Amino acid sequence: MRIKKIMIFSLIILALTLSACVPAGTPDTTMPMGDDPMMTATPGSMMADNPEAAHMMEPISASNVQPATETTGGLPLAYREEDGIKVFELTTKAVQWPILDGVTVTAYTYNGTVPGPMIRVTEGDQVKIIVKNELDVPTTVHWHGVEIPNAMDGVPGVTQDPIQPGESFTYDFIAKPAGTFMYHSHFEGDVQVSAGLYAPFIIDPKESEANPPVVDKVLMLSELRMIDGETFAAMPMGGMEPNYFTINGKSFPATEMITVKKGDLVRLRLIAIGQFIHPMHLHGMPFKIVATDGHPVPEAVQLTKDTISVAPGERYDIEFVATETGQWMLHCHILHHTTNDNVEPGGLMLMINVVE
Ligand SMILES: [Cu+2]
Repeated sequence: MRIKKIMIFSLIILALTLSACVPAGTPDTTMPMGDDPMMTATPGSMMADNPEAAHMMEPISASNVQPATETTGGLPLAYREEDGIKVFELTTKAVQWPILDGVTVTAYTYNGTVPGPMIRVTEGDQVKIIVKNELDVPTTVHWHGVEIPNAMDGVPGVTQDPIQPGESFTYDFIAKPAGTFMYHSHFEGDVQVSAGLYAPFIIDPKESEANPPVVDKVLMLSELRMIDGETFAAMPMGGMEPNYFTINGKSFPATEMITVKKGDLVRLRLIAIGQFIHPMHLHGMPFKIVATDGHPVPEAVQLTKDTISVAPGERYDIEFVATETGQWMLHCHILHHTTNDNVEPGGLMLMINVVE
């Protein structure tokens, strides 16, 4: 037994020694946390020592921040039809976005809301999306999960030049496949996505569904850091833990209450767009996972669960029948994520209100 322990200990020492011997020029992904300047530096010294990190540590700001004129994000975006093409218009702009009574963040938005407006089309539709950049900084749009031509992928320096302030870019592609997708900034995404440049992109199937839900809601999960009235992009690194958590741009109790009738089939499309994982738990009514990352799960292998971890970039469509009346809570089970600046209750929580 003792020999076995010594052998395991020796193996650990050997592994640690080998991991320290990374050749010059190789990105070091094995550095122990204690030696990582990103993990040990104070935010101030990090900015001084590491200009690359500086943009992450600066508050979200813009010279032309406007008060929000809308209060709800993620609503369907109207389009016009030109020669059978659905044409949508998006404008990026900075607004003061209320996430909660008395708490307003500086947000980068599509069309002035967080999330931006929902683009909802049918599989096979040709779409054109004209993006005008009214931010002070360049941006691009990535169509997360949608199967598009490479030139439309929105990766700056790879598939397109960044859209400079004051400029426009038109994305043009066939919407496919059917499912739950999203669009978001791909320029300094660590800042711009946290700041609010994200929105749902839903592609409905061509053939109508055999058993469509009565209620169909998209819930986008994200986080922010707010200190002394300034907004920061939340990041899982020293000093940048989020203290506000949002569903569709709002923190509980400002999150939407979803009212359904007893017996309704309810579909919730969970989308994690922040930088943290969120195990979302529904009280009272177990659900089935009917699609993952937009793709349907065959009925025979659909899991029944009451908690589903949604990692950054993932989507899960869950469905349940509202069997019991009352207010049923849906919330993240990392319980720090159900606080507003460390005060419970708040954050990633909403109520499913089942009525007769
Ligand atoms: Cu969470």
